[in-house]
Amino acid sequence: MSASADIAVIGLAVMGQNLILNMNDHGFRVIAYNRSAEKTDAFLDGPARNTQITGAGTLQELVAALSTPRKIMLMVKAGPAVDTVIDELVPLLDKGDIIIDGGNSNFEDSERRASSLGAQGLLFVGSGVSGGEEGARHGPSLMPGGHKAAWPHLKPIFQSIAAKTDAGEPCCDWVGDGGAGHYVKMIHNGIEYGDMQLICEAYHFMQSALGLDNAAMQATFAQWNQGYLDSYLIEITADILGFRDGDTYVVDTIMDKAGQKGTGKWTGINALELGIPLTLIGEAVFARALSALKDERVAASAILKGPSNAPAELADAWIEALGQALYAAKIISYTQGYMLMRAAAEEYGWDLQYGAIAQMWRGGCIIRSAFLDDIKAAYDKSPELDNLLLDDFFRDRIHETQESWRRIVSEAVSRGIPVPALSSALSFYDGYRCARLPANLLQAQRDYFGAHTYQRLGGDDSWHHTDWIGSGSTVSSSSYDA
Ligand code: NBP
Repeated sequence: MSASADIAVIGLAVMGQNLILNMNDHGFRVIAYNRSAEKTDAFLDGPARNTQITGAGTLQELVAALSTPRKIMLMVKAGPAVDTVIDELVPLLDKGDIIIDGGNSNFEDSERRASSLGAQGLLFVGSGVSGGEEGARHGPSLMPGGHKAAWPHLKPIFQSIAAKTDAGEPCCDWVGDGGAGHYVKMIHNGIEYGDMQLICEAYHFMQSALGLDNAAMQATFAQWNQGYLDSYLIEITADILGFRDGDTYVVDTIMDKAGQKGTGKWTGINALELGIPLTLIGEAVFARALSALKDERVAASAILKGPSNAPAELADAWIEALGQALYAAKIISYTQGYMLMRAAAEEYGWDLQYGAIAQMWRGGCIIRSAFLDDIKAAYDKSPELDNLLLDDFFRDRIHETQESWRRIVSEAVSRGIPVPALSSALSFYDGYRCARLPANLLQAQRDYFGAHTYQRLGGDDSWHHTDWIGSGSTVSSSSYDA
């Protein structure tokens, strides 16, 4: 076999197969490999028949078939399998060869892999891939990061196969060093959790407060998708609500227990570690956890009472307010996600391009929406923007929608409808715009019981301790942690 293949893909499950077919469509010569050889054969005899895709039975064969520097993309299950494959590949490669991990890996694993492969003269790229099977086949959002020297070699392939914005721009650009690509993919997934939870809360409100049936809700989501809420998730929600098996709406037959694979949880953990109030995504993860307690909820529903007088259903006129509440909370979700990315860039030393990230998410991925154009515009206008809420456009939108948002949250609270994402977003907004929070009392409490000290308003940055109980002690805690 001559060394003429442009790129190899290892892992022929749904994502690997579809990415290979996409690369082939764009004229790249791809060599495919899978641990279980029968899957390689089935792929070559099936979807890859009559293409220029070739297969390798061993990693040695695969390496020998690649032009240099070799580009090898792993699409295997995230976790230890990635290390196993890397360990098998390393002895076969030469300095300057490129290993790309396109799985949903934790960014800390990608940091570690970039560093250990870099020490061996190999280039590592951890790339977020979003869009599922359909995206992989026809244009995913790609978020590559790692050793930048690899980018000129990958760019033609990645930007060809990626989704394109309406303006024809690829939804793929270099993100940053080390684990930055997988970090941005993690934030994408966290935002996806938030967007989905907000839509589910709107669905719940429509059912419980407005008394809408599936057909009316389908029509509402379809109409929302024509306006400022235009997005993939709103679009599929309309499709789902209208989907029937005979006379039965399938959505009504599905158990109300949400699953999760962990990327939302990782986002929340990282926000806690970096001290960023990522409340909406956090609530979205917890809402899934609460939903999973199905048996407990069913038992509790027979015991625990809500508001006593069930109010009458609201009129359809509330739908517009609900759409505005959804939009306002979505602004908060992205604001918080961008706050976290900014903190991460500082913590991990990445030069993240926030407008380019919005463009990468504009097409191909699950959170794609018209809204991302406005985020890109905000960061193009002001790359150093501290907070999305301070951009003129988003400030004005929040000002226009907040009254509806408050009405919906109050109404949901008074009716006993859970809206954790809508309401925590509103509390964040009110907290963020509050020049004086009650944390003065909190600091006093900490100093009272633990001598943790506090700073004074209008003073310098020095720390003070008060002898609250007259013990005469002036000793303060040495383990202060702000
Ligand atoms: P899976 O995540 O189901 O992984 C299956 C592949 O991993 C098979 O090719 C399997 O080989 C291979 N593999 C395993 Br498992 N352990 C291995 C090992 N020790 N050595 C070599 N190969 C091993 O596939 P997927 O759903 O296509 O996803 C691939 C990656 O893309 C994952 O990280 C996933 O999180 C990510 N992702 C998935 C989606 C999606 O919508 N599915 C979207 C975005 C990203 P075998 O055939 O021999 O068992």
